[in-house]
Amino acid sequence: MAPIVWKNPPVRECAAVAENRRLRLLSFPRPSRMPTALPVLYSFRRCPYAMRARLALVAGGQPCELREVTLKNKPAEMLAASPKGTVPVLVTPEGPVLEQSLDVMLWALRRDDPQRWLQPQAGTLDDMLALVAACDDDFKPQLDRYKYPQRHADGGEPARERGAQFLRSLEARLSASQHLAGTHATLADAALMPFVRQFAMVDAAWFDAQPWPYLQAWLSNWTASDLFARAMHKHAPWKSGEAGVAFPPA
Ligand SMILES: N[C@@H](CCC(=O)N[C@@H](CS)C(=O)NCC(=O)O)C(=O)O
Repeated sequence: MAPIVWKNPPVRECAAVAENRRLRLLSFPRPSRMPTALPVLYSFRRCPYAMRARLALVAGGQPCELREVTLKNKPAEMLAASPKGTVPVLVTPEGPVLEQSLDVMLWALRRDDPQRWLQPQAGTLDDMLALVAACDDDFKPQLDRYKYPQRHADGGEPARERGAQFLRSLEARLSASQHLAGTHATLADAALMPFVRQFAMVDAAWFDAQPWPYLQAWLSNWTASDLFARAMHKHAPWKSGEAGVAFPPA
């Protein structure tokens, strides 16, 4: 009797072939370092909020892809991730999009905090967050009014005086300890410094003439630091379809 020739292999054979392929795929040598997606940071060099975020990313040694943004021409990719349209924005590979500078700082430092920016020697993390809130909610509006007097009815020197009250409170802290929250630099210093710097730059001669030796020294130490230099590299604006810049720089 002629042997039976299967036109189509029986189902059992198909399953065996499939299993064989699966096993071969599993045992296929994989590269030892698979490329992993980096967080994407949309940033604007001169923005004080973006500056504080970059400082924490440098301090935490968190690699990311930096995309320099022009505020007048924000990339569609950034607006798709964060429609509110402010920088910094950090798009993490795990999914969450961080749209607040303080959240970017906390994210970076909770992953790694070799300089103990979240562990102040004096006070607690909550105390530092309260100081950051005072900076953002009370001092920053005065900074804007001082810097752009033409845009505000109560701008100019009255705003400078209201901002100076906050700076006097920082001077008092810094006369008691080298940094805002004790003996080492912390999130509080990095979060406030870009705003104090901007205030000082509105009229440098006036700032330098104030009786604030501790605050002036604190600010110059920060701006002369290697950490600040690494956070302030200049980059051309990112173009859609191109790779961003590796950040932090070496
Ligand atoms: N609360 C936000 C504020 C960020 C913010 O206002 N950034 C400014 C630049 S310094 C911005 O992106 N403004 C939008 C614009 O100018 O179009 C944060 O902490 O990240």
